[in-house]
Amino acid sequence: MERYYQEEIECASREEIKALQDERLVKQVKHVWDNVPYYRKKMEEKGVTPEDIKGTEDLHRLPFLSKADLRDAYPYGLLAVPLKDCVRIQSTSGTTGKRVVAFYTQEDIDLWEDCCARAIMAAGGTDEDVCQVSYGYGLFTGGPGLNGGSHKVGCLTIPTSSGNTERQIMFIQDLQATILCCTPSYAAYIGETMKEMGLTPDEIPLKAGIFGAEAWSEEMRRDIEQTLGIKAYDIYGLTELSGPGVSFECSAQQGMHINEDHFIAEIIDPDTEEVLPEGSQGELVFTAITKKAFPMMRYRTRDICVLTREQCSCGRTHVRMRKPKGRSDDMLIIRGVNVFPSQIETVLMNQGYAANYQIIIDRVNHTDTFDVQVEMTPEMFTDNMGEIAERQKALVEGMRSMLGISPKVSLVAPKSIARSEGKAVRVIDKRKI
Ligand code: DLL
Repeated sequence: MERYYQEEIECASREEIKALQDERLVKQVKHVWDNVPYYRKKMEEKGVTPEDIKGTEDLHRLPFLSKADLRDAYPYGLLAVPLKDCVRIQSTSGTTGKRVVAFYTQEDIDLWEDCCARAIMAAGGTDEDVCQVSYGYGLFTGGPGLNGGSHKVGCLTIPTSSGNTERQIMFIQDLQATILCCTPSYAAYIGETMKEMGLTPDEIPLKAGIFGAEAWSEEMRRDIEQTLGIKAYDIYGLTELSGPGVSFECSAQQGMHINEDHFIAEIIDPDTEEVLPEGSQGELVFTAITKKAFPMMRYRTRDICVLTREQCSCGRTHVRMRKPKGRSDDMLIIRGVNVFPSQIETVLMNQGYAANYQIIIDRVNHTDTFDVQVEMTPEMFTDNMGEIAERQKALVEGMRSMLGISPKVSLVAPKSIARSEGKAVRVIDKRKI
């Protein structure tokens, strides 16, 4: 049986959702115009005033915000309430330039935690569940967001944060955790460690996992589901829009429902900025219509995605987004060809490997070198050179037909690529361009 946290809104009719979005958008544009001079200037430059925005059909008239704006306005330039009304900040784990600092009022936190509670209930969670939150706590939004959602559902919450994998497994067993929340790469690592400890899926009390914060493939989902004996649900979000819970998967596992009472989603062509029709692939853009402290308007996420409004068997009516294929800024251009790490992962998983790999790119004599190191699984580990060469050849062939270019593939021993307790580092780009 499908469970909802806020059924009246999660299953509202399309007309009701549209009316709510229209009303909230109009209010939010006025709030931002009155309180954020940085965005007001952008609106003025585009010749738009709050009176021009009468509903969602006028959304396209508003200017975009991007990561560059966040950097320009750092730290307080996009704040829309007095600092004394804010009770928390969270920040991104980004490694380049200034970090993104997002501000929250108490109400903002409350609504964010509602979104995470919806995700936990969509994964079958109730107040009978024990929910282990193994996302990082602190500045990263994963731990605090799912922690708050878990409290709202009434689960017994285990705030382990990430790291110390053996202790994670001890708590899962001793406290009978039924739901695990962490990045998919950490879930795979926990699964791998359990296997090494000789634990079989039926000795593990977990029934569901809520995994996100990075792109992961369907193949990786199947792998984690098998090793942990669970159903693995995807969850999406970003710091600029609160954190996890912008969208989440339901029992149908056919895309993630976007919480449309809080976020309006659009897909645009990243080059022309033109809004694309439903079903097209493009860059995901969000407008936050309830966030008070840090209200992002038409924020360009860089995530490449597709939206669908087709009816979902779970009863929820909110628009769904397909698993993001990766970020447009994660996209590698190697010898002029666009390559997403997720494509390489699909080839690996199809040939029986786990998602333990690293892509190393360099430029030698003005030509890109493209190396992929892939870990053998313990089952396939061998020192028979002929067999290794055969396997490498099959991988090169798989990648060539997926990408149109051939990498140099090296098979390496199990456990020789560093594991991640948070977001995985898949790419090392040594090119100085
Ligand atoms: O990763 C928030 C989060 C925490 C989401 C826990 C889900 C679970 P940031 O660190 O700001 O926030 O990174 C946001 O991560 O723009 C996507 O590129 C990527 N991302 C997040 N969730 C997914 C997902 C958190 N389910 C950036 N699939 C986003 C693919 C994801 N990519």
